Amino acid sequence: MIDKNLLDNLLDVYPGKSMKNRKEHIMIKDSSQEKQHIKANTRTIPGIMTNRGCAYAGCKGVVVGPIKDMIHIVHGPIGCSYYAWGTRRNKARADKGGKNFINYSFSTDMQDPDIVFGGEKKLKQAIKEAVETFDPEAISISATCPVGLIGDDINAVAKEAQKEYGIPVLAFSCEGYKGVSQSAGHHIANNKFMSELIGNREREVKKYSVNILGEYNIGGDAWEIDRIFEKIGYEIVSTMTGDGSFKDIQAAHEANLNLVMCHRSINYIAEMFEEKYGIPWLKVNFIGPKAMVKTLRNMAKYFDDEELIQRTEEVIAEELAEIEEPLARYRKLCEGNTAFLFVGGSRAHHYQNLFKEIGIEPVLAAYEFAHRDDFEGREIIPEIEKTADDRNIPDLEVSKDEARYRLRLSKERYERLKEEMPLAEYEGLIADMEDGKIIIDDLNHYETEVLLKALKPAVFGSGIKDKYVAQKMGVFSKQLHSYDYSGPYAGFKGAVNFARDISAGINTPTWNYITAPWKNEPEIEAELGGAS
Ligand code: CFM
Repeated sequence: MIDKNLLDNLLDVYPGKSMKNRKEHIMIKDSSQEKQHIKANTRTIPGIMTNRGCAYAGCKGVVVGPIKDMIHIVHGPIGCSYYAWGTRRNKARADKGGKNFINYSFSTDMQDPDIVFGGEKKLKQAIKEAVETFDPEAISISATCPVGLIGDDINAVAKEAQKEYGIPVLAFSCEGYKGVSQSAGHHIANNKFMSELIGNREREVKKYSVNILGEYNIGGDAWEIDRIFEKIGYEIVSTMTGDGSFKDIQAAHEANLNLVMCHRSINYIAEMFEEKYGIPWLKVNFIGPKAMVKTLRNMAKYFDDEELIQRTEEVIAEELAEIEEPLARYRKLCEGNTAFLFVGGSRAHHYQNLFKEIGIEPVLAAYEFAHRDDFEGREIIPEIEKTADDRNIPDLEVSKDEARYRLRLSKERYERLKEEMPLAEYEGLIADMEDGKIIIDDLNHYETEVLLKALKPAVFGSGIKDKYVAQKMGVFSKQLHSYDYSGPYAGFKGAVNFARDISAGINTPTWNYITAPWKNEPEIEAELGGAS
């Protein structure tokens, strides 16, 4: 049980206004209250060490960047490109006869004269070189802060280049300052995908065809999901965007169901798909065997075919049988421990079940940049007031595409299924947390340290910015963003990898040596003074 004074003491050090502010972003789950609310997606207090990223990180780094056969040009100073180069483990392999530029970093390397006289010329030159050297399927341009400040017209450059080279060139005005976190960049990327990318290519698809939205193939997660889906007999029309290909995404409007993994980064597209093309979306979770089984059963029920339902059950039985023994073995090594989860905008929720399945209790879940609906569920969306920051990103209005809209389910069946599964629905993190557990928005470095000391979890599910502080405090940190160098963690086989890594991390004797030996027992003894 959480000590009631803990949060008071935590907040006590803040000056009055900041204390009031932070208080609204921290809560303890209490199911005796009818509805609990939290503040989220607002500006971080200046001076506080936040873990958030910028809009450019969310657009180029998260949503657009993983498309492997495109060249992603960063228009800006080299630092923005360098720090985004290979730091997110969204893996990719070239499709047969296709291309893969994931390991490259392309930048216009803006210098002082470009800031003074404009950088459009340099951008044009970069596109020319990229086309001539690599012959990509398409090009993206991502704007960084100075580009917006000096007013380079990246859209005009993109249009001109598109005409000249005959390939799509998409310009993203995702300057870092466009929002309060990387979340703004997700939205910017989603809008452009819908207005300029999706729906541009026709293709025949099978009946059981899906798009996987908000799955970025971190550590190979999407490949484990592909393996299971293919075994059952699904066709994956496109994945957005892990190991994703430009051409596949162009034909995404043909699929018969959208699966939404990361609600935060891609819910905008999911809704627009439904409106424009009539594709329903289902909230799924591929993390942890229990969640995976539920997801597969919901998918089979959606398509309503006896053979598919049967095949799904066969695959589930086969996969569970294979992981039962190793999972039980690792569970024994993990049981009775606690976890502290701090990830971006969805994983602190998605990983809850998997931790529980190996006997570890999450005592705290925190997000960097989630919105209220990721905490409280989508029903809160109509109540969320728009701030000036939200208005930086125009809401894209889509309407029915008369030529391509197809009703996938009758209205009656849709309503019936909605009662049985999360169709166009997301309940949020709070619903799945147990009473007495802590939930925090925009957790900062100071709060992380205090809470780690107080809660003493066996494992801290972290990111790179916070990992080593915790480890120096003697707390095993597992990066839930990049999985350190491991993975996949999704699906059935991924759960075993995860259990193996967590049990090894918790049980290593390293943590006993966290205090340097010479701090306990001095190796050299000497005396001060002039004794002869
Ligand atoms: Fe979605 Fe992500 Fe996440 Fe995210 Fe991210 Fe990520 Fe993340 Mo790091 S898209 S919100 S912006 S699940 S990079 S793959 S791990 S913070 S919790």
